[in-house]
Amino acid sequence: MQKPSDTVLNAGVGIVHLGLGAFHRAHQAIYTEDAMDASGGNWRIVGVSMRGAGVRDGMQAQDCLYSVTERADGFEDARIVGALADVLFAPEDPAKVVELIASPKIHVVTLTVTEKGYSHDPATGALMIQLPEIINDLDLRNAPKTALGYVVRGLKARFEAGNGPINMISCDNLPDNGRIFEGLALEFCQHAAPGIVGWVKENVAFPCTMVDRIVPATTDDALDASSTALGTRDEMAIQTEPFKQWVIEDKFTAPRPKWEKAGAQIVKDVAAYEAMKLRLLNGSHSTVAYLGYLGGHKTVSDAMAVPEFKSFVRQLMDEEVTPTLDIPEGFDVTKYKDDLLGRFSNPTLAHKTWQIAMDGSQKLPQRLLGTLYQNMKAGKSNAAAGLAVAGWIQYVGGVDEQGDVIDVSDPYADELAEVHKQADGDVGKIVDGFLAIEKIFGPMEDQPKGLDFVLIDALDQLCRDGAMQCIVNYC
Ligand code: CS2
Repeated sequence: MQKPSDTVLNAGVGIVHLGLGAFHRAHQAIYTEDAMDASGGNWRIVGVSMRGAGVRDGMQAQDCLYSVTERADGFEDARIVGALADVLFAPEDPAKVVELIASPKIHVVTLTVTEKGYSHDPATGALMIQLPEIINDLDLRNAPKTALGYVVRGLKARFEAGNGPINMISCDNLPDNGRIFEGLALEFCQHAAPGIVGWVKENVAFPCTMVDRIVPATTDDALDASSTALGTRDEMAIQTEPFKQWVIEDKFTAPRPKWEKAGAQIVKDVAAYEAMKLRLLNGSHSTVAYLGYLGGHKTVSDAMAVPEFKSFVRQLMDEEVTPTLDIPEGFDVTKYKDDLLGRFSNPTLAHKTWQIAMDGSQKLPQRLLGTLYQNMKAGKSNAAAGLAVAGWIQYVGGVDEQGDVIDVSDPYADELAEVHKQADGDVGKIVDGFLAIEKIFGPMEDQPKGLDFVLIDALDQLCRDGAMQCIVNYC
């Protein structure tokens, strides 16, 4: 089993990571550890938990070491990761996080704060200045609550200390994540610290990235399995698939680890990779999450074990998503899709449909609505994406096909439930109510003609036949 080398354990710190979930620990932390092994450098990471003290407590109790086990049918490979040097819980000592971002030894800040962590309007990317936590954070005398609040305070302190340029790297599943993050940071600065706008533009790089690895939330069963295999209890164990990919825009203003030595791709333009991943992988994932959950499937691999479900997802990819994409040159998209279906079918991961269904309001635009709008505007096939979006509308209504309550986790959950309540079962009213939510569906005038009919038709079918029958009918 691979264990952290002395090169890694003796290295100094060079990166701050905001949003220390399982994904970072199974993805960027591993690339960074492998890059240090390949070419040295002081690139250990200080991880910052934004929302709970659990990860900090768990990690500190085991010297920030943890195992990552890659699992697939008939395959298992574990390693211990030592890339994290320390873990902080931000609300406990916000000043320490700000101080670190400003520190001359830190050259890179990475973020996995989820889509909603950017406090932006999902349809337009603009800063939501009316959010209470943003109102709080824009007054720099207050302790920050949002990622942007920490970042801008850190940048201001860095500017004031004269500590030079820094790379700010968003690793969340947003289209043009670097551009969106940069726009939001600058907009925030304009309101709260206009004096540093020029410095940020000159000195802070916001490269775009495409990140990929399926890392389900750890369950007790997974912890037990990893601990048995390791021969020691690991409360922070992570299980993931063997696959991983990281494509990073070659746009830096400060030193960085040689991630390319660990298999990352440093490219001129990430946009084509991002769109492909968001629409093919994440778009299909959300489709499986909503229609699968409604159809009674608790995990992605359970849903994929139904031949018609798998074939439905393949048709969505082939007939609706692929024609909207610019495929990167020399890239084998057919193999990519074959591999995706294989990855989704991995029975060892138990990736819950409920987990992927979370925060749909923040995910839908880049995952499914782009595909649906583009095809509708071009008069092309759109029924599969339409059914997926209708599946989300049904799901956030909060009642499944058996009449049981769904635990809907979404920042707009109340607003979405209210639309259902007001419509009182009238499918036309439900769809009209949803299409009026501009922060998800965009302004009415930009929506494709006939969108209401497509969604009403799909939602009607879902209510009448149920998700699984709709899928069978489709195939
Ligand atoms: C998933 C992603 O939870 C979700 O929304 O679609 O976390 C997905 O597993 C990753 O993006 C894969 O790279």
